[in-house]
Amino acid sequence: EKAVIGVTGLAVMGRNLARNLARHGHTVAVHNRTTARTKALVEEFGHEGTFIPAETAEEFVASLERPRRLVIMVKAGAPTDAVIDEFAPLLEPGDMIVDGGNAHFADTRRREAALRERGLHFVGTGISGGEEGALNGPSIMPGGSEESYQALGPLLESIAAKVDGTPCCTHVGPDGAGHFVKMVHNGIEYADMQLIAEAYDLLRNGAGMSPAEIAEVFRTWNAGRLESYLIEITAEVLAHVDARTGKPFVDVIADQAEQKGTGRWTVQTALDLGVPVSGIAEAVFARSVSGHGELRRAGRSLPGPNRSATVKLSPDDVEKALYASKIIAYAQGFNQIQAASAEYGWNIDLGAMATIWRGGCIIRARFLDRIRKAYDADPATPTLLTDDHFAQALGEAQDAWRGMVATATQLGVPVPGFSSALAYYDALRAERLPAALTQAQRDYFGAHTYRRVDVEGVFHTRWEAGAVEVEA
Ligand code: NBP
Repeated sequence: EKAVIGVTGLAVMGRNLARNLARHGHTVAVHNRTTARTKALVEEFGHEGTFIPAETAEEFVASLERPRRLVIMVKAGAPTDAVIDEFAPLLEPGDMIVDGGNAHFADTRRREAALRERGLHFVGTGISGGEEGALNGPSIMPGGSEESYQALGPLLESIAAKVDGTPCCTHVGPDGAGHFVKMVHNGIEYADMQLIAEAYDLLRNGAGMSPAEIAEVFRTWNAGRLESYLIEITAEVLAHVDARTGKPFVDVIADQAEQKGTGRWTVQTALDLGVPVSGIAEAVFARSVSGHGELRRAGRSLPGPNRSATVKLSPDDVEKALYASKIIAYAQGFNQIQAASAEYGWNIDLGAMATIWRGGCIIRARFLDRIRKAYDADPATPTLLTDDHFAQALGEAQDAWRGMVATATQLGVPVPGFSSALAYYDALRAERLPAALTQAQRDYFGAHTYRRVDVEGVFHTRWEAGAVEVEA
């Protein structure tokens, strides 16, 4: 008997993905550089399905039915290239290599092009949901050729999370599209987490509520339009009491948030594409500030506002500010996908991305149905903000949102996510932006020219010659 699919790289992710495949009745070939992992998998979980363990690369490849489907789940970067170099010479035209690691989409584009020359399909695939998702149903974002999806789609869809019977897996687009979308998913996740943290900070240090009380507030929110995995786990974390000290758990955790890099990639790529993703950028920077011990120790002596008492601050208003800011962050992230899709000719269905994020992944939420509906209504909309539902929600939230940013500012509670989201909203609303002045300055010192609102053409003012305007 041959395996329909093989997984090489059997650390937590690969092992769980292989088990998920086996549990769904697929015969899975399994392989790992260190053979002990392969043995351990079969010993511990062999009863869950049909595994074909392989010690060598040759054995592994020989155990796969053709066209071969080979999933790589190793550490992203150089290890992925090493594994591709090991297996590609053993494969034949039409075979597929699926990279399920967190690769940078530019690496995926490079690998796809190189393997296409050899007649192989390279399918960079975003897999979200961590180890739990890999085992019980992740959100899967495959790139690569349409042809490869014909052969892989049914398998991947069978192991993906399902919401209302719809699998959280679809063909995202060619070459690096899958890894790109996974990257932006993570960027949005950063923004969402930062906004939740700011809401907590306001309730804690603005309204003076205890973590246990705030946990209750989050539970209530989770029954409404904010319902999501992240809100749910936030309530659980805040309600947790540390076993060692009896203090709220959140108070004994060092206040330094780490990052593995996908948030940073999202922002770097957005800068290259020229897409304003201020919400994601602020979230990445907020983690960065939190980790700068020396900077923070130096800053601790700076004077703050006179904060003698907490203010009246209603959880309902915080909820509105959170929801409005969340809409902005997601709208920005989707614009980044839209821009990359145009740049690379990926033809990504934005509504479908919202659909496959409804389950399995970290940002899974009821909210994503709204985004899908908005793109169903207008697939080419330049921004989600003008969708009927979102525009109305923003309009209803804005007084509370403005009040919350103002209150936070007065109290000295940093809310970079809330305030940058509001600034973006107001910038899009503005009839005139002060960018006119910026452009005039550029023309003054660098002869960068400008356009006028009243006459066609490109102009320059010769400031040194009595401010005479000339056509450039
Ligand atoms: P790791 O990222 O920790 O990678 C460990 C695996 O890579 C082991 O199987 C190891 O083999 C193999 N490997 C390395 Br390291 N160098 C190798 C080489 N030169 N040749 C062959 N194999 C090599 O595993 P993970 O946490 O399971 O993650 C796997 C992928 O999934 C990563 O790209 C990760 O970014 C991505 N991902 C992880 C999560 C998560 O929640 N952990 C979520 C989503 C995506 P060995 O056993 O012989 O050392």
